Amino acid sequence: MSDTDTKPTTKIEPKTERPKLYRVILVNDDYTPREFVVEVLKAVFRMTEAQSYRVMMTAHRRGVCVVAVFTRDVAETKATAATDMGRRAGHPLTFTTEPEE
Ligand code: TYC
Repeated sequence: MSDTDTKPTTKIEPKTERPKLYRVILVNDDYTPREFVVEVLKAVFRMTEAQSYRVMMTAHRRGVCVVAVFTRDVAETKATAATDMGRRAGHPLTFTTEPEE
């Protein structure tokens, strides 16, 4: 190859695929005390009293409320931890996860 030849250039695109995200969903029920739901949201999701109260009331009125969005592992770990807090206190409180589109 002479000095004047142009090298074929290969553009390297950096791989920056984002991990899929999952929503944690709070599901309403008729038995868990409101204040208990607020305490679980504060403890597991590090929300303020005001944020927790709003999320709890949204689930209470509409049936479900999105609590937060995380990578799959974190979403599942937090949903299980929050549901277990309810079970240990004898409540049917339930958190689920679902993938974002
Ligand atoms: N509906 C419950 C009550 O009236 C309170 C509640 C709110 C429970 C949200 C679960 O996800 C929930 N005691």
